[in-house]
Amino acid sequence: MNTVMKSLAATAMAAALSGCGPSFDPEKVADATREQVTRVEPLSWWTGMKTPLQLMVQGDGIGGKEIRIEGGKGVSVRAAHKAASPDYQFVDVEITADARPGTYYLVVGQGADEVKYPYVLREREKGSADRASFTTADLVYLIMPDRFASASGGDDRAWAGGAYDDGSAVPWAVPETPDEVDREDPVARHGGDIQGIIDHLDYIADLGATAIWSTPMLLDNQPHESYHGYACGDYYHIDPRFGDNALYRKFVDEAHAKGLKVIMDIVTNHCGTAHWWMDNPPFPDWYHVTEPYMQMNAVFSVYMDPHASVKDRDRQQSGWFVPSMPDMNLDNPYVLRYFQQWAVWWIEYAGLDGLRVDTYPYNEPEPMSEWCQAVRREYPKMNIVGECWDMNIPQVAYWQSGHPNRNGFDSHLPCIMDFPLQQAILRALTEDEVWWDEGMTRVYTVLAQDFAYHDLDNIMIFFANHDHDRTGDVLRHDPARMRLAMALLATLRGIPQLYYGDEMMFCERPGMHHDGSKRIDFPGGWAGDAVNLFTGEGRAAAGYTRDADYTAAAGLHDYARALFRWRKGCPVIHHGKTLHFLSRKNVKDRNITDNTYSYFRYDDRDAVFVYINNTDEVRELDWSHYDEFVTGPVTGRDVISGEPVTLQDGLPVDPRTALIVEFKR
Ligand SMILES: [Ca+2]
Ligand SMILES: [Ca+2]
Repeated sequence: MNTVMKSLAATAMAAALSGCGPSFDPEKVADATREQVTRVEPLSWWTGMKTPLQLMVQGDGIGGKEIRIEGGKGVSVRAAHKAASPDYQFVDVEITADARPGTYYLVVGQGADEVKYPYVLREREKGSADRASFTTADLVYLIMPDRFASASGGDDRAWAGGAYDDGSAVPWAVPETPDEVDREDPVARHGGDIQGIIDHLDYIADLGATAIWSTPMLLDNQPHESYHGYACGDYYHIDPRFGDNALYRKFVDEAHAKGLKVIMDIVTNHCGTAHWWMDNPPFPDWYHVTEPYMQMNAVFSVYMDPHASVKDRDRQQSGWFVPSMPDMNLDNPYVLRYFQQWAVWWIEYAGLDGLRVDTYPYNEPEPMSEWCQAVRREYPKMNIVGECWDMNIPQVAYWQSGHPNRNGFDSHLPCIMDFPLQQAILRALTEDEVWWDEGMTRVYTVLAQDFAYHDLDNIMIFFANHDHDRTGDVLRHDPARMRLAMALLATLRGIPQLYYGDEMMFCERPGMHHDGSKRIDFPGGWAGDAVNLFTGEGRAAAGYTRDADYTAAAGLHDYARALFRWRKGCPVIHHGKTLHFLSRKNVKDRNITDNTYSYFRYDDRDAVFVYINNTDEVRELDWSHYDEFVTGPVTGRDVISGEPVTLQDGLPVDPRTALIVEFKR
């Protein structure tokens, strides 16, 4: 372990422990102790938890030493396990009901070699286990922190943190991390940080969002393309270029104060080749060692396919995602335990409201099911959404907990992402000449297969995330088509998720073509940016802009804002049923496909009527077509304009426009 990593551990320990409960000053840990105990994870724990605590203790030759715990009644070593490497020990800690919060000591070794490593148990916050999570009432706003806003002006070496709570400077304020800032390079770091997010929480809340999903912020120490954070280098420390653990916790607190939940992005399938444990893992099968290199096959059917070969399944769950991301072996019980209590630690430490699990079907399914159960044993209401990126609806449905799978498998994953709907929306909105099953009928067809899902309230819907082409580019830089996408997102069943900047039709940065150039810097997030699209004045001045650096349609923002703010206060959209109608039109003696789509969201008292006109002509409403649901003209309220509108035969709906009207039944 190099000196930077050592001080990193000590600093984060300080960050983790300062601010509430017993305090711990890492400077007071004797050098002799740090020589022998280089790492203890989890960094701290709490009284009153259900999750059994198993400490990973690391140090040169520590596997051969005796470890006990001093400091008070009720906290002791129940069992200690040697690893394959002599430099680890896994210590099961008994914490009885009468154990008090406070500082305890891991006493390592004996006689003259004995050292004491402080370990803090905090008192658990009241109601912690019972915390609510994200639901259909939320709008989840997805951001990439490196590309959202930079409080340090893009200088990773002058980030806003760098001090303990008592004001003393941290020793590693200049991180020894190799990937540096170059905003002209689409895959370099661009310098966004946690303070930048905190500074713009008002913008996110004002848009009508009620939750933030940020791509990972843990240390990603890869030499190249580390900005996305998906190649973790240390599961217990926020990347110093984003801030530190204490600042992350502050971000969650400030988000809560503004009515925003926080969903953490969890990556159990893989770490990065620059992870600290790669040189000396506790066990040889800590991650999947595949010689020669074995790439995963990205075929998820291997888990439910009655004809699947063991070879194909093994390649899917054990192959590496990419050569820079070693594939974790969740079949090793110590790895599984590590990730279970790690997730619990972050929820409890930072006050999280939900989890999103990356590359879900690349994990071994059975251990991952145990992982979900472990998290929800501690937090029964905790929602977890898994990235099961598949266009086959029966396969997506397979991954949702409660689905009656023939092989008896239950993922215990509550929420899945609706990739089939995502694809259908974008294809529908780009098709102008449509055949029977094309255009808006694609969306109808996806919804028609809702019979396959166990729980329609736990489906995350979206039209883009950070892995997709920018929707503005897909929809031909047409704000009208973007508005239709927004209208669908705000009114279809499920939990909507919006990708940052889509509310202004951000597009791929011109002249570049790479994942990184789609993840553009939010204009105004960096000091010195020519425009600031976070502010109303900045947006008004920008109007519709195709600049060298970005494309934005400011007017779209106000539409999205009106829509999502209305949705927030409209319970029937959160819990209502759906009744939808095919897009067909009689022309002379033929019944042909029309590129429209209409549906009601309703309960016993309230209804919302949605009519998507995805054509370039005015459409007149055939209100009597819906007489199985409602007869005669109905006066309701247009949710965008706020004006009264009477739904009746002949009501014109403009080209490429969504009519959304709420009314009482
Ligand atoms: Ca895997
Ligand atoms: Ca395995």
